[in-house]
Amino acid sequence: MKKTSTLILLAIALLGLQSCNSNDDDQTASILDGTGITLDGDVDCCSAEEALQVYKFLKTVKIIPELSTEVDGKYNVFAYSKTGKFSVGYNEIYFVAVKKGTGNYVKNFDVTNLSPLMTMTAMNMKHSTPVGSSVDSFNDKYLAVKRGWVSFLMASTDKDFWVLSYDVKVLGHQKTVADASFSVEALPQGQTWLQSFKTGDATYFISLVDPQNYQIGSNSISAYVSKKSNPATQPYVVAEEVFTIEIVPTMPDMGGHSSPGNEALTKQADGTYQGLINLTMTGYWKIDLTVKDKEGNVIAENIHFDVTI
Ligand SMILES: [Cu+2]
Repeated sequence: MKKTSTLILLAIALLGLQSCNSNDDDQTASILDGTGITLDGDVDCCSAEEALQVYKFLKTVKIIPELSTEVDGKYNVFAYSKTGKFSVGYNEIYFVAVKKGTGNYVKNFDVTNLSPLMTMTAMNMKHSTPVGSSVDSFNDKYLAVKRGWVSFLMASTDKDFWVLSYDVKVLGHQKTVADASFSVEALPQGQTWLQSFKTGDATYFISLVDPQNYQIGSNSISAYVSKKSNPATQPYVVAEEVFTIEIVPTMPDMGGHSSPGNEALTKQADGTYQGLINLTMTGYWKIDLTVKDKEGNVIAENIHFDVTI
């Protein structure tokens, strides 16, 4: 009997090496008493195929060690961005939870209360910045990767610094990451991907999503509109109000010509604003914005994005 158990364990261990399996104590116990375990994957994770997709995805992003954490000595939670850095404007942030020891991914974990905070020492004030409404799986090929976004208002300087706090819960184990320091870089000249406007007492921020992906020709243009919080130290959530953002791209360095086929950004069911922008050649584009309210009244103009492709 002892020998049989050892063989079963050995077989499970070998399967674990090939797939996203785990042989930690809880699972070994459940194997031995015959209660539910699937041999083709870690019960807390995914199929071997899904684990491979996660692994491949993580090769396209870079870890941010200062925002990563450990939970109860059992799990590592790793934070990533596309470049391993953040810059002013819209940035996606990704999270993955892995079991320490096995390195297996955990599919069901939650990241909540993503709260960036800037301290501006010279002005003796603190403020937050626009943040996406939740951190969620976004691709059914790699459910174990969670994505959120933050749009940073300002770059870090020697006097102005950013910290991030968030809560994470992995298989019942809770951790609060408090005030983890990180830095935000300025965008190069010719790139302005964040704008603000006011109406009444409210201040709104428009965050352009991933303009670095624009190519010559017609591009879908995507943005979020967020509302400044009161107090300003709370994350700025996606605005409930509905606006229309008209766009006129021009090339100031080439006689100010525009392009045909641009379409205003309108609010979609998922909370994003979507439109079309036609960038007919490489170079610097100034994108003039006119914001209208639901009734069509102009509430902001003379603001623009800059995009250089
Ligand atoms: Cu600031």
